[in-house]
Amino acid sequence: MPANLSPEYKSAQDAFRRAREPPEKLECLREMLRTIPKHKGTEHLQADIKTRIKELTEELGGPRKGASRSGPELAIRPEGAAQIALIGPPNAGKSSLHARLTGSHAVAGPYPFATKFPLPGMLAYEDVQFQLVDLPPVSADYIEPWMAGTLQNADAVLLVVDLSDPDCVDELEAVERRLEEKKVSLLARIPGRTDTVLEVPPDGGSGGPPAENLEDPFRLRLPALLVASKADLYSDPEAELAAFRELAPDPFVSLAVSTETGRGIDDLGGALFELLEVVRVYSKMPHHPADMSRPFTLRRGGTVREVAQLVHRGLASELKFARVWGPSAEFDGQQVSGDHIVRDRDVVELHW
Ligand SMILES: Nc1nc2c(ncn2[C@@H]2O[C@H](COP(=O)(O)OP(=O)(O)O)[C@@H](O)[C@H]2O)c(=O)[nH]1
Ligand SMILES: [Mg+2]
Repeated sequence: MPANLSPEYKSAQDAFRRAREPPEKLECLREMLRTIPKHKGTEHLQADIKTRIKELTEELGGPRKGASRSGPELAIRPEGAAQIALIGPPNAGKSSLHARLTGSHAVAGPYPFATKFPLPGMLAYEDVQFQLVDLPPVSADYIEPWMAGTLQNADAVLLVVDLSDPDCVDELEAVERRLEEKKVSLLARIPGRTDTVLEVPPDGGSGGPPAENLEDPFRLRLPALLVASKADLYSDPEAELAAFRELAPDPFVSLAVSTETGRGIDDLGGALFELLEVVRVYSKMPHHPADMSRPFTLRRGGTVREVAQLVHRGLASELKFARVWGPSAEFDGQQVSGDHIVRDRDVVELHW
């Protein structure tokens, strides 16, 4: 038996990472379990896959009969161009920000743990919608056991910190440590589309390679934006933010905002658009004007084939060619193949 992960397994794992809808994720997980080489070196991974299958099956099956847990939804179904989780220490201003950005009635309060469950809301930026999810705080002492599960659906994180809190540097560090413990890494930008999959080195015939050498498909790598809240409390928030960044040298793009004065609030949508490398594409039928009312959204580097898949599931495999107008077209109506990389505000006419 070859020790290396099979190409079948790798493509199932890639598909899992791309999958957004829970049923699709479940399908991919089953395929991963079916195709993973069964030897000692993959035992941990096999167990992890089985756990995820069990969790997702339960999530999709709805509340179990006689289950102890009934109550608010912990997994928020993604809507819009991306799902963004608000994360930070207690009283950082997450719920106030959520209410201000989405018009939600998120409860804010000068006491910790006012927020107990995930709360979704929509933030409009130009013609794109982002789903923001308010969450309970993360601190050195506590993280909700279900938090990592909820983050499975997130595409990015708004890391909210209150610079007026004297412990904010330590608190931010604690948040990141807590997330790391749950296999959630925060990055300054979205992970590359062509992340190399680590090969399992050939095992010498006995026992298989150590599990550490396997790339962990369940490690979440989420791009994050650092939001310094309560900017109204400072005469010079930029200087305050710069001083904070000296002490907490994270690589994240940062923004000082205030829900009291509205400072920086209008910049958040654009910052998320940049962070998530969103590309909007409008679809068009032959001999008809483009539908400019609703863009399809994908990530920078996305292709015409991916657009086809968004327009209609299964269309990608039947695509013959497309015509493009806009930033990626050399001339209006240029005929291109499925591999053509689209750009923001392209109009695409699919032929199949
Ligand atoms: N001065 C000021 N206070 C704020 C701001 N945003 C939130 N707060 C206050 O900070 C406290 C905690 O806010 P909350 O949104 O509940 O924080 P959360 O625990 O992170 O959700 C509340 O008393 C808010 O009124 C802000 O921009 N400026
Ligand atoms: Mg809150």
